[in-house]
Amino acid sequence: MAVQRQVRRPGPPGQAGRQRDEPGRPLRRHGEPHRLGLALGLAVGVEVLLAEPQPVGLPPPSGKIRLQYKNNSPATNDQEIKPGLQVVNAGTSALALSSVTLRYYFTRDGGSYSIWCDWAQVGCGNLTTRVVNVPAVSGADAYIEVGFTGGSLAPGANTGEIQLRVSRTDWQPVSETNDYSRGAATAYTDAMTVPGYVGGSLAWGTQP
Ligand SMILES: [Ca+2]
Repeated sequence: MAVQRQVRRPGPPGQAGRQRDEPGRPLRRHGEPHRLGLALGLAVGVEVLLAEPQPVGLPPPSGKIRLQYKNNSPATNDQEIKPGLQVVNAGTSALALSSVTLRYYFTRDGGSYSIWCDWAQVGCGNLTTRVVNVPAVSGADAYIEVGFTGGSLAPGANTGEIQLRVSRTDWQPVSETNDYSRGAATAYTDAMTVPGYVGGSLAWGTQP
């Protein structure tokens, strides 16, 4: 298995202010302390360039979580995919975030990709991010995976915004019109095309 650690690259020209976790630099948006009481360790985002087996069959959503999505870059042919995501605990008991992963499916169109967390209410350093290549299906031959290093969500609570940014490593425009998880919502909306998993099992949405 060829696992390639992500090299944190500077943004494209004019985007130098979007790096995260730089000492002395304020967070990209209001960096209010998260309200979730999360006690989380550091994590490093990695880009994984390998095919990963998909779960067999589609178990019905468990009702434990809901995934909400917002498109932070509606242009369909610029240099960035910018999903905003948040997780809601839709169950009746506390949810361990370390058991939760999210997937944003897209087509690579022949490119390789890097991912950044621009801002997250829980703290970008408390997230794991990677790009996973998968066998091509309609609308996807890769997904962005987001996970959490720890913390818990009370019933009905949500993680707050997770603002991601994805670009091709060659900085060519990204074609988004053929991407399964892309939507037009400009406010957070439940998104069935952004699957969520609890303990590795599909708990929200539909895979492509
Ligand atoms: Ca695409």
